[in-house]
Amino acid sequence: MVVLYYVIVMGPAGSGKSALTNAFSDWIEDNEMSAVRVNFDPAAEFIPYNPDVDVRDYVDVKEIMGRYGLGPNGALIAATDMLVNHVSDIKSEIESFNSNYVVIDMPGQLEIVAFRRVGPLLINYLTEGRKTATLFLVDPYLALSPFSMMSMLLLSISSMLRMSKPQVVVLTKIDLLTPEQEMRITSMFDEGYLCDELLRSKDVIDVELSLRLCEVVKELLTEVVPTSAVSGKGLDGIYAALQRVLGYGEDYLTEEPSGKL
Ligand SMILES: Nc1nc2c(ncn2[C@@H]2O[C@H](COP(=O)(O)OP(=O)(O)O)[C@@H](O)[C@H]2O)c(=O)[nH]1
Ligand SMILES: [Mg+2]
Repeated sequence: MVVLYYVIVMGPAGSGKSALTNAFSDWIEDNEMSAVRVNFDPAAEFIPYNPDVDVRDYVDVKEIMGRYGLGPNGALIAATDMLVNHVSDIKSEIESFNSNYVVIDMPGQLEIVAFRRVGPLLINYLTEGRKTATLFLVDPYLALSPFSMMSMLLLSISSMLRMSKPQVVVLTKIDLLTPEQEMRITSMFDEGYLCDELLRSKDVIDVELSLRLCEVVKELLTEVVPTSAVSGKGLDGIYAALQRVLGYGEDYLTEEPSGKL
């Protein structure tokens, strides 16, 4: 039997979710496995790939705006709520592909998809009984200083708590960084460096609080995977990190359940 793995791609608007959904799905297919690309954003206007499953086939945000006199945000909330009525059909459509991986491209509005009750509810229903992890995407320009990196990591922890799934933090668009910038960001994850930088900064408001937050972040997030959807760099790193958090073995060549390898 083909075993399904669900990969939920989350992160703020513009962090590179759609590009990575496509690039990572391509990578999976290049490695002799199969992937289903799911657009889960009812309000997506442009998607840089052909979704295999698209929630826009089930709810129409423009129509909802007109019918209920709602603005774009209200309509997105209503559309997401309405997906509850279709989630069983969406699940059947996804599972009909019998694919090894399902990659779900989430909307960028975390307050709608993660922090309201319906987002985790939908994802839990879809992924019930399947191994599932989330990718939390961080735009490198929001991670260049220790304070902005810390805010992103806290946001990722907060979304991990809401989704209650193992999570991998992914740094996107590294092709746009100089080698020094990339080094600076990835080294923030080396033992204690992010915390040292935070405390050294003259802007630190509350040393005690910063120290305690650092402890939490250090314990929960031990790595960030640098990637580029453009060059393809680091996509194998996402795969390896998923293997670690989902606990399905050291080596996909021997452990991959597709039966193809
Ligand atoms: N250079 C570069 N640009 C990227 C990469 N990933 C995404 N982008 C660009 O960043 C913008 C936002 O990407 P998108 O995938 O739509 O983000 P989303 O809103 O999170 O789905 C688009 O203009 C993409 O072309 C990448 O790896 N490298
Ligand atoms: Mg997108």
